[in-house]
Order: sequence, then structure tokens, then C-alpha cells
Amino acid sequence: MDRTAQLTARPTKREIAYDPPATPTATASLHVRAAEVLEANWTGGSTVPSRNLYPHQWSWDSAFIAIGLRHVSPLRAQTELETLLAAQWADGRVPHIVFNPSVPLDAYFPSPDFWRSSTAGHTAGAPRTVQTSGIVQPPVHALAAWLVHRADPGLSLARGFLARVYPRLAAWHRYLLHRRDLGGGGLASVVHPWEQGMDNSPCWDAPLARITPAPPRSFRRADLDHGAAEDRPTDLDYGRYVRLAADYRDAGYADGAAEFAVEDPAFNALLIASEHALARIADELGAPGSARRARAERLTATLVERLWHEESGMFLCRDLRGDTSATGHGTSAAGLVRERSVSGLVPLLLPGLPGDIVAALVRTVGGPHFSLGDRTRLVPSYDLLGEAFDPHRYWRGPAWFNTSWLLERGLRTHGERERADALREAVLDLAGTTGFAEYADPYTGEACGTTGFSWTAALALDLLHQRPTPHERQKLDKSPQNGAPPTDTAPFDRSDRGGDRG
Ligand code: 9WN
Repeated sequence: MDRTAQLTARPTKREIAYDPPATPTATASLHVRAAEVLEANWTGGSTVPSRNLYPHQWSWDSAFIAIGLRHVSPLRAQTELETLLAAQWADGRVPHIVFNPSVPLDAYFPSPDFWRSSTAGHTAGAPRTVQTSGIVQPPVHALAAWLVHRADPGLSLARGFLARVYPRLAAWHRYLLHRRDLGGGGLASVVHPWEQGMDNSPCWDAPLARITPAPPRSFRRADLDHGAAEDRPTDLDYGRYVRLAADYRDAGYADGAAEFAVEDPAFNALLIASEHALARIADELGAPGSARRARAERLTATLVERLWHEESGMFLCRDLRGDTSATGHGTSAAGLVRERSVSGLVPLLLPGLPGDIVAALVRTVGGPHFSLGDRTRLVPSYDLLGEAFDPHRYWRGPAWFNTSWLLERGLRTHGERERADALREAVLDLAGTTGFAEYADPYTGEACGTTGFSWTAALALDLLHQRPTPHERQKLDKSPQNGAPPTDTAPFDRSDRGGDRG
């Protein structure tokens, strides 16, 4: 066992990764309960999103988890990212799932024998010793690596953390910016709804309608063993997910011929935020990050140019395979998908966004389509007024904690302190009352999906460590057991953050 493995090993309370976690101590503080969730979901080198529903390591989950875990154990947070990056493919892609070989194949679908990474992904450079999926997820990793480093720079330096992850993160961004620039306009495209992370968002309805679903009897969904069918994507959606993934696999995971190709605002905004973080990391390693910083600014301008939609007051997805000669099925003549998803608000995270766009986004978040601070306390995943809105169906309405965390960071980045404080309070409150639910009804805050969900716990921990508002300060003063040591951390260092005066 190497030194990191020794340091991060915990006495094994249970042997298999998919056992349900112990119920967190009901009376403990939010901080302790959140840390208990992360402890229960830790498998020795990484954290599962959920013991029962998602019993492997997921890419963007791990980045969010590391952002929270750094407040409990900077070492485990570093290890979380290192474990994921160790499964990187030679072409630079970071796979969306790294499979745990001790978990039975039927515990999750699609399992390693579907993806066949080491054989089908051979030409693309899939690793031989670990089984992974062949698609990717949003690139939150460099941002996470930077924040993890900042939590304990001494430990990071001693372990050579940044020096080891930097080349992998740089290759990851290179892959996205070159191999995935399928539209030729400078942005990265996703080739599967799972890549963007919001699996059944109504934004995919038009591009998915062109895909012939795999026959229902050709696969068995494991998610329905653990999640309510009415909260999950439909069988028809799954048929299309399976068809797309199988075709991609059968083409050797080569990019270019993708039947589904979409430029998504959140995916690209997270890439830009991570490019800013990579600039910081480069500076820290003594290799000036100015070229990366300039690229992040250029990409911000490209994002605005390609995906901003003035009339909607937000960013939209661009369907690259849509029929651009005619309107229909929600796609405009210019290829923009006329659906309002939380994805189109996430670019608020970017420090270099023009002021008029920031102002429009803030208006949209509080306006009738998302109603934050009025009819909703967390940001819904989809337009409250949209035809496809469903308050319980996965990414078609429910509020997710990671997107609310991103918006909280965005509002704070642009000096919208009161709104950010209110959102922070709502995340903390609902994370606790829902038992760290996977997602929640945006109106009632009722828990949906699974509970004991890792990124909900991690991001609550992260917000607990932000500087509290005076109101919370009063509450904390009255309840000393709730006191997590507050630090002021944000997606970017102050010099990158422009407006934040928090
Ligand atoms: C497919 C793990 C993942 C998240 C995604 C979320 C869900 C998987 C699934 O769970 O997707 O990747 O099986 O539904 O949509 O964002 O990363 O938590």
C-alpha cells in the first residue's frame, strides 16, 4: 500500500460499495451530518455519489465532492481528484464513470461490459487496468483542484499535488477544446445527454427525437431498483441514451461523426471557469498563466456570441445537428434550442461576463421562469412556465443542489450579495431538512431521488465554510454546536472576481 493509500484508508465498516449508508445522526449539526454522509460514501480512494443508486465514481460529482471534502480532509479531497484523473484516457478525456471492480455488474446500468473501454476505447487510449465509461462530464475539475489546493497549500506542496494534476488537467482541456469543437466555433460540444450531466433536460428533446431508440428488451435499467419511476427519465429516453452510447462505442469512441452534438452553456461555462483556475495553478507552479487567462476571456466572448439569446434573457443550447433551414420541434433557424434550462444561467459564474448580460441573467433568475426568492427557494432545473415542466422528474423541473451552489457563487462573484446570501441559506436549510437529497421539488422543497447524496453534503459543507451573513451569525452564536469555522472562499481568487465585495 503506498503512502497516500495508507493515510486515506479508513477502518472498513462495510465491505461493498453499494450497501446503504448508516442513517446520519439526526441530532448532530449540519456540518457533522454532512461530513458523515461523505464518510459513509468514501470507498478508500474516492466517494460514490450514492451507495445504492450510483455505486461507482462519477466525474463531475467527484469535483463537487472534492470542493466540500477539502474542509474535512484536504488529503482525501486531493486523493478524490487523483483517483479520477488516474483513469484519464491518452486522448485527454476524463471518463464520466470510473468503475469499482468489486461492485457486481448488475448494480448499475450501463455497466463496464456495455462500455468495454479497454477494447472499444483502445485506439482512443483508454487505460488498460481500470474500466471506465467512454463519455465525459462537465469539466469542473481544475476549479476543484485549485480550491482543494487552497484549503491546505502546505500539504498540497508537500505531496506535489498541483504539479501532478496540472498536465492531466491541461490535456483534458485540450481534448475538449480541439477534439470536441464539433461546431468549429471554438466551444466544446457534448455528444450524449449524460455528458452534460442534466440527463433528461427538455433541451435534449429536439436533438434526441432524431435518434432511433434501442429496443426496450435489449437492456435492463438498474436505476428503477432504487429510484421511483416517476422521478427518473422515461424508458423511451433510456432507449435513446443506450443507442447513442452504443453507436459511439462501436465507432471506437471517435469524435466527429456524432449523431447528437450540442453546445451547452453550463458545460462551456464550467470549462471557462476551470481554465481560469488552470491559469492560477500555472502561476502557482511558476509557469505564467497569462495565456490561459486570455483564452478564458476569449472563450467567454465566444460563449456570448454563440449561445446568448437576448430575447430569452439567458443562454441557450445550440443543436449542431438540427435542421437549420426550418423551425420546428423547439429548435430555431439558428440552431438555438428554445428551452429555458438552469444550464443557461450557469455562465453567471464567469467573472468576465459583460455587465448588461449579468444584469439580464439576474433578472431572469428572479423572473417568472425561475422565480428565485419568490415562488422558489432553490433554482429549478427547468422553466416553471415551460410545457415540459414537471416538479419531480429529474432534470425537468426539480431543484438540484449543485446548480444552486454554482448560481450562489455566480451571484456573489457579481456582487449580488443579498440574493447570494438568501440562496446560500436555502441550500443549507434544504440540504439538512431533506437528508441531503439528490434533488428537491422546487416549490415545496420535498426530497426527491435518493438521500445521503454526496455532492449535496459536500456543497452544503462548502457553503457552511463561507463567511456567514449577520442573520446566520446570530443563529450560529446561539447554537455553538453548529459552528463550522467560516472562511471566505469563492470560485476565483479576489483578483479574478471583479465584483465580489463579500
Ligand atoms: C448517468 C451521478 C450522476 C450525475 C448526473 C445525474 C445522474 C447518471 C444516471 O447521476 O446521471 O450519468 O444514471 O442517471 O444526472 O448529473 O453525475 O450522481
